[in-house]
Amino acid sequence: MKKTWWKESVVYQIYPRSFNDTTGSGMGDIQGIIEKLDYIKSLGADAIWLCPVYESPNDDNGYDISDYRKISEDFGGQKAFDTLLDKMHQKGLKLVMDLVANHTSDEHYWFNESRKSKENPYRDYYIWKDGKNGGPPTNWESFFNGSTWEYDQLTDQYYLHYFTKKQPDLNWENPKVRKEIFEVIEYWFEKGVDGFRMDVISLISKPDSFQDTQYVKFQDTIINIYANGPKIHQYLHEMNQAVLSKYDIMTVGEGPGIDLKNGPLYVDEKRKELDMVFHFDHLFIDCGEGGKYDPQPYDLPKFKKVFTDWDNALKNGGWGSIFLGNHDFSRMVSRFGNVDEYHLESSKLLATLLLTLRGTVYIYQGDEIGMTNVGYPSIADYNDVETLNAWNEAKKKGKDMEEFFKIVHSQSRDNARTPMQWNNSENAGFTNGTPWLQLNPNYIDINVSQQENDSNSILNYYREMVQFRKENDVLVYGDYECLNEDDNELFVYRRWDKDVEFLILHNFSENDLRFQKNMNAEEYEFCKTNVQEHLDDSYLLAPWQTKVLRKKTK
Ligand code: TEU
Repeated sequence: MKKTWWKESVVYQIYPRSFNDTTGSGMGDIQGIIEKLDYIKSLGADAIWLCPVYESPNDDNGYDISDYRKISEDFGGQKAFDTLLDKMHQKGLKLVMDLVANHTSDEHYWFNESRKSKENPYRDYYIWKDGKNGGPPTNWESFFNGSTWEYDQLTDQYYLHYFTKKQPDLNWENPKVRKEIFEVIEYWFEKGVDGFRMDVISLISKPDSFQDTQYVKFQDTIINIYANGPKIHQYLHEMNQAVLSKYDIMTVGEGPGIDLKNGPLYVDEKRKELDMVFHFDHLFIDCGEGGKYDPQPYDLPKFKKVFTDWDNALKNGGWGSIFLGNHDFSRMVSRFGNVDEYHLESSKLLATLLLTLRGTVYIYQGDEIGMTNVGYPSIADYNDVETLNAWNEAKKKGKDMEEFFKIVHSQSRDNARTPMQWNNSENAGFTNGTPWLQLNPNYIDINVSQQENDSNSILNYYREMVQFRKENDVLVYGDYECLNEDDNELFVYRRWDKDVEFLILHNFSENDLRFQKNMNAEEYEFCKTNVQEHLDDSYLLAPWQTKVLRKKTK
């Protein structure tokens, strides 16, 4: 397996508006990131993935870009960005930007032109269709509820938008659009940017014909109609040849509808498309028929299977992304850990999981201190467009809104977007102004400053485990095998190469449990744990205990 810097990297994801505000605007800014670079470096991170900081009307917090070459003044503008990039490179940190190329803002110049007339040279930059029987061209539903089609009176046609109506989809079929986007990518690489996370890249190739969906489950419509369109691989290969292959950069394509069947095609080195993808098999694990806002119970075997299947799928030519949350999902410890009784232990267990699997590791801001879901008292406290649209839709459908509010508490994207908790002073040291989104009141107890001073903290554990991964590249590149697929409470796996083998055991339960497998415990030496219990008995685990054991193979 070819070794590269990005395979070995630990990437720290920043959601800039919630990270650190230096102006009192209530919104994080680039200067705020600059001030925290030493902190990020202290985690052992090698790179930062920065969510969009371009000019945007912020209908979807920057995922609606109105100028791809302009850094928003709200974040400090181009000058601040140049300083950030310089300082990061001085400190040996790489910068991965977000590329949102499936759609633009409706306030982008291209769309303003496109709307004007059917003859406008930019008309075909977007997807315009005639209506059908007095309604939209198809019955498609957008990701954020409502039709994917918006009627525009000016030319009596509809335009396509998979997300909000302020996010019109680009027409990748048009070679001019592809060229424009490739030039944008090149522009940032020439500035020295080290890579791109590509937003919903799985959606850029639209179906050959626009037909009504017959699927009942939204997920089925995504997989069969919206995602992995007929030309997706052609476009990505073209992008690779036109620009990506000319730079020493990393790419990670994000997207709904990426699954075990099609995922490997995006990242197979021989095909020359992307380096990695983010799939959501583990993060959509609890989605019922109605999608994210219809959560259903799931079990540990299913969770383990996602990691095992993906490792298998990518081991012969490809590379994985290891992550347990981002700005679109609730907090990882609230979902997969136990915040009530074992916040410390389960946060550390999940950190160990992240840092001992094969793939590039992504840590979402705040997870390194165990930030949790927020649960605001009123729907009026929520900001996220997905949450609010889902709420309005539920109301329209006559759902029990008290019950639905509980779902909002567990599923809202705002859970991951509450401001970073730096210390226990007012607004957690995030801002001197009024925060754009209310803080999680638990910042009094869960914050960076408190954890800096506690050798037993989640934060210091992350540092230790990142270091440990770096000292043992078998944890990056070594083979993986799950040893207990069916067990409902333990997740046990091996990682090995020709020199060394690790056995990693996680107890996802509130009980003392022993791993029952006929293995010779004496051969393994103890390396790491999150709880100082049962150290004399390798296979016995306390509640939410994690253990890393090592065996010399030569
Ligand atoms: O998210 C893509 C995506 O698949 C989301 O619709 C996801 O399913 C949802 O957020 C889960 O709740 C990306 C960005 O990460 C997201 O922030 C943007 O809103 C979206 O694209 C549109 O650009």
